Amino acid sequence: MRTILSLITLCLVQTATAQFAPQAGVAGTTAISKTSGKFTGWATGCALQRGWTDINDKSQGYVTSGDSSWAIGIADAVPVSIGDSGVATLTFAKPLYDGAGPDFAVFENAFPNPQDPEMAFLELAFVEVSSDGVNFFRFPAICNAPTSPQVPGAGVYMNARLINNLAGKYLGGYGVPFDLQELTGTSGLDINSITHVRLVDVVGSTGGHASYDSEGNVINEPYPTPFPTGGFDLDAVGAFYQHGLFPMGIGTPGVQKNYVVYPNPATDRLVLTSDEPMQAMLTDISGKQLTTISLTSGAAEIFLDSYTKGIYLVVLSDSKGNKWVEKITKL
Ligand SMILES: [Ca+2]
Ligand SMILES: [Ca+2]
Ligand SMILES: [Ca+2]
Repeated sequence: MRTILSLITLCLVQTATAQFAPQAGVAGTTAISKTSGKFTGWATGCALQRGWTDINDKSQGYVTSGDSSWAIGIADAVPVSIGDSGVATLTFAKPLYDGAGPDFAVFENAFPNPQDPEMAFLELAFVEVSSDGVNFFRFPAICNAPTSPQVPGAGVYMNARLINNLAGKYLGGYGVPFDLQELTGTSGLDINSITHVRLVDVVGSTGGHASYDSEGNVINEPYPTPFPTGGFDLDAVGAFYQHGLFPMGIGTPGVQKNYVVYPNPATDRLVLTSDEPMQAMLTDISGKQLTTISLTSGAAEIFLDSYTKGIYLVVLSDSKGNKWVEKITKL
């Protein structure tokens, strides 16, 4: 009897304390900055099945904010809204594989509670992957938030510690990481040749059309959100491991990179983005200057069409005198 009681107690304690990584900016978070030097590339295609403005009142039609191209490329704080039960399927220049640690990250536009760094306004989505574009497999999602009363659609903040393996748990500019290793042994899935990443909107309703986590619990999340921007807002999906693509970067030691250069290798152009004003100079391998551009906010491009195949350097410098060199292969 005592053993049974102990077991019950243990289960209760575990249930009550099951916690996951906290919000971006809080010690222990797993949030990935969009300027992380680990990215090898970003989604290059997005097929969008719009979801409903309010799935329980279909007379309102589908959400309308943004279009599928807004989910392509680096996280730029410009998201496409996928709506209640909407689905976005992303493709990549090269397949993803299971490397050390997380393998890709999904960016949404969640915003913080100014009074509490642990809390944020969150809209969530399930994440699925496929290695054939036909059969998709979902990461085991957990949401330990109370299942009632219904979280209303506005003015409500959630604690990221209650959430695991759901896109959208981190603030805008910070990706939620996913590790393909968690899907090891899944029949019909090659975790070392992932061609598609899919986001499926969590409706958030605790009534009709509820969405459930992997343990069968209703995910109680802001609902309804009957706006053109309703549901999960997909900004970007970035990959850490892709066959034939390499993160590159030799920075000023101890100074964090605030920019992204991709893709590498590149064919016709390089895309550069930075959080601060920078100069970017393209040189050949001998250091001969070919072109220079200024980066402000947003993305800039260097076109490579007129250059021969080979190795090039992009030398980036900021106003404080810090310098970084990116080695780029032109195919
Ligand atoms: Ca991995
Ligand atoms: Ca929702
Ligand atoms: Ca975007």
